[in-house]
Amino acid sequence: MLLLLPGPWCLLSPLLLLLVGAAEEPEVSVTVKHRPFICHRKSKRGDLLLVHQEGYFQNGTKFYSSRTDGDKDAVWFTLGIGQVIRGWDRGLLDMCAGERRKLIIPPELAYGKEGTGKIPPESTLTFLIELLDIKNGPRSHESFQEMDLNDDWRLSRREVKEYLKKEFERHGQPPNDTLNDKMVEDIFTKEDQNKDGFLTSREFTYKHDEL
Ligand SMILES: *[C@@H]1O[C@H](CO)[C@@H](O)[C@H](O)[C@H]1NC(C)=O
Ligand SMILES: *[C@@H]1O[C@H](CO)[C@@H](O)[C@H](O)[C@H]1NC(C)=O
Ligand SMILES: [Ca+2]
Ligand SMILES: [Ca+2]
Repeated sequence: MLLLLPGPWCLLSPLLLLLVGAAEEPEVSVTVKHRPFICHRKSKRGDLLLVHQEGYFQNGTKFYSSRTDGDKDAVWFTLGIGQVIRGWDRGLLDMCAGERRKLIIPPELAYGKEGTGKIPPESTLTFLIELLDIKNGPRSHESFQEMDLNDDWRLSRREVKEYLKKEFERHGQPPNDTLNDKMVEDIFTKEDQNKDGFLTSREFTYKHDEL
């Protein structure tokens, strides 16, 4: 494969090529099993995804199914922030609601050398994933715009508090001014990096780290 690298690479010494090759990351194999005819939006980093999943070992034994195990419900998670294994964060991008994919994930992007629970060390895992729904994540640009009431591209404490109040209402929780104030302070303590009393979109949305 190294031999197939195009032009400029030939100028590099074989040793350098070797290093480039060694630095190559393991990848997720993604197979789209079903793509719906209509696709309004595709999943991206920071989105909330609702999925059903089945997980298999390399020998074909199923180790988990969200349809039959646990509370049998599909689960919500945020894509691209390390809330799930890296193989999922990478393999579930650009996916439509209603789409089904098969992911084959090397141990480096799953549970690695250690394994976890009933996953033995160094396991390559196969997942069948059905994406049921996509929503804006709490840290999405869409949420930022929704929160930025005066459209000045930054969030004040008041704007964040307004948003929390609305979120409490939306989830049928009793209003609690003290709690909201505390949450606002927590958010600003963590996220207002330059301490100017405002959150910019850059401070607020997920950082674009390499996954
Ligand atoms: C398949 O692999 C898993 C994990 O290594 C192991 O626990 C299970 O017993 C294996 N099943 C069969 C039928 O070999
Ligand atoms: C509001 O939140 C504060 C802080 O979490 C809590 O101590 C208090 O009991 C809450 N008040 C109500 C009315 O729920
Ligand atoms: Ca604003
Ligand atoms: Ca700031």
